[in-house]
Amino acid sequence: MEAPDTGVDDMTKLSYLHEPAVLHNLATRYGIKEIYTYCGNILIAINPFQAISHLYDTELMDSYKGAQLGDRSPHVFAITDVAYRAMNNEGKSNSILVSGESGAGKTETTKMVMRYLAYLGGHAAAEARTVERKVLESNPVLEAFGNAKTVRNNNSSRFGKFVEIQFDACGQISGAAIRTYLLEKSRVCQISEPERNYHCFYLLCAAPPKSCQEIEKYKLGDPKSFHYLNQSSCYELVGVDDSHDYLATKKAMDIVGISVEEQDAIFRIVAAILHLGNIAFALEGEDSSVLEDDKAKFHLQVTAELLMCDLEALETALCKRNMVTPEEVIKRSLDPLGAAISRDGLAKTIYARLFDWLVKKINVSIGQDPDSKCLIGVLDIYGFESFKTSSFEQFCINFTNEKLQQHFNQKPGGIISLLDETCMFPKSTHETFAQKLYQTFKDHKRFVKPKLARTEFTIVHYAGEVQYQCDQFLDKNKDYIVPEHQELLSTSKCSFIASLFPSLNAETPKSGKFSSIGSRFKLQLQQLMDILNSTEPHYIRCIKPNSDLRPEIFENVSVLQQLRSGGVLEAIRVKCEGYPTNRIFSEFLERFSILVPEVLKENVEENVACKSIMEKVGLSNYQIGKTKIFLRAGQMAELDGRKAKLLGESAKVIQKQVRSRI
Ligand code: AD9
Ligand code: MG
Repeated sequence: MEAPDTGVDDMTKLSYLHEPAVLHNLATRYGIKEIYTYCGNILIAINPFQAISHLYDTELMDSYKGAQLGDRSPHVFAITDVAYRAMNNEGKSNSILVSGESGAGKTETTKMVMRYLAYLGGHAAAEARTVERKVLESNPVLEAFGNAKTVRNNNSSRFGKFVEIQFDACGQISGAAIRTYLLEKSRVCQISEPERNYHCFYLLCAAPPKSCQEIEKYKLGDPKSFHYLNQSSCYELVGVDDSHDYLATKKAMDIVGISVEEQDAIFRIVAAILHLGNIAFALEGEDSSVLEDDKAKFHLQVTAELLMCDLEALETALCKRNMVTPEEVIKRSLDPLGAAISRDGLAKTIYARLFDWLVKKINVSIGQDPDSKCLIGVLDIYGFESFKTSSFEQFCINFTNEKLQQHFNQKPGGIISLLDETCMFPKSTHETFAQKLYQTFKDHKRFVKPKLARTEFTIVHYAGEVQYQCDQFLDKNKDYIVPEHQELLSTSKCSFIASLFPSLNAETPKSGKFSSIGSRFKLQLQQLMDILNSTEPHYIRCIKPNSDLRPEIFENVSVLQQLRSGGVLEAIRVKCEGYPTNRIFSEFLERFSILVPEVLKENVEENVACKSIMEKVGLSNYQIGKTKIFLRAGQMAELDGRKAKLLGESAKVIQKQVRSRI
């Protein structure tokens, strides 16, 4: 009886290195819960969408420590171990780059890499263990504030993250730095079915009844009553207990060194943003706005209390703008739409600054090791995405992925510069921006103007085409704080809030002046690439086996597309250019001597017999080693094809004989 097909743990061991074989191998392994497979030194990780027992146990970590790649079954621990050993042995920094589309498992994989590094470089003495504990606990804190449910992933990272773990001369963790990239701000005010806002809002609304104080303090309760949450009817996530996660987040905050007072201020801000979102405006007179009703007044009051700022000043900052004329400053009223935009702008700015504060605080608390010579960088970015409406955020996210795929050279590079130019020109609109794009890139093979489009453009990305809507590109590119908002919050009686809005001095850019988010992001990415280029990279390619986020479903077409775009098949092709397949002589002869039966009759050495077979079939360019024959890509397939044909023919002959006898 034949043994069940369990696939091979390294794709380069496949007899056939073509797409169907690669796919079949991965599907076979996925079916028996082997989610990891090597492709040479790249690790492919297929999201199981279920917990696999013992896959990340400490005993397993023990078994990977110091093991050679390939000695044990493929695993994220194995790749991490290689990086760690390389760093120790060669004194060179290494990095682990985790890529894949949204929901493919990058963040979960990254956490396992970090856990294993903490295990390898952890300290024996309990009091010294704080560094690695802080590094690990930074994850739940940042996820609570920077992750949200999207169409593609219930825990989608809405920011990019590069964690640099520093080691001392003994290979122990001595510090860490976390860099984050462009948090998606628009989500704070705008969500659509079936997505959610950032987790922290729901966590706080679900603060367990035991802490009634919280409900009293923040005046929250049902998330359905908040405009920033009820734009989508999704409030709960399957398998997630928000009230439990609220306590878990606070605990993690304790560990990373965020004080109780700071936590109070943080959650006060989170609550304030929800109340702020409920301040609705109505038209007064021709083009002024007033608070819509008593409900709006109530929320204005709570917001002012929570932000510890002046109630009237808050209302004015939302509904009016200062107009500076050469003679005087006039207060101009905003219409209800303008006031709502002003309100949302304030909410986004506060949230973004809170997030940046968290990152800074965690970095200070973990501490940097100035003497560290080596580091291991772990990169977890937001995955490639394309939505019904893809805007500036998707553009930046996909731009990052392109850059990482190193395919970027072939792309229109000037879109961000063009956007900046447009932003600086006062009369620009998204239509003029679109027109400029069409003109500039009309001959670019990866830029497409969709038929009849006025404000849309399509980019042919490495992972597929994405159509972008220009309408909000200009606004979203402007890193702008309304001077009235700045003024309001810098005078908050809460020192934490005031510190998020430091008074401007001559060195910081003047508030109200345009500074480009796109350009800053581009620069940050360039810096990231520079760091990565100075390290020895290791690649983990995450694959999302189905778009329903369900276990045990393996959709061939989508997996193949991810393998193609992620460069896995390309890597295989490169391997193929060498001698991807090899066989021990006896195995080879057993399999193919049927093609040239006389070789067995001749009393020759095994290697000579192998050569005769290859010559007879007309294949050249192979290599004969000491014990093995090394084949070029496709040669094994050719041999198998001949064999099948031969067997088919002899089967026909037999059938004929049988028939003629009847
Ligand atoms: V995004 O680009 O941030 O939207 P990621 O980060 O690629 O995306 P993530 O790691 O968040 O995806 O994985 C998505 C979900 O898949 C997780 O919330 C888990 O439910 C599930 N997952 C991923 N990897 C594993 C795993 N190794 N074991 C079990 C997993 N479940
Ligand atoms: Mg993620």
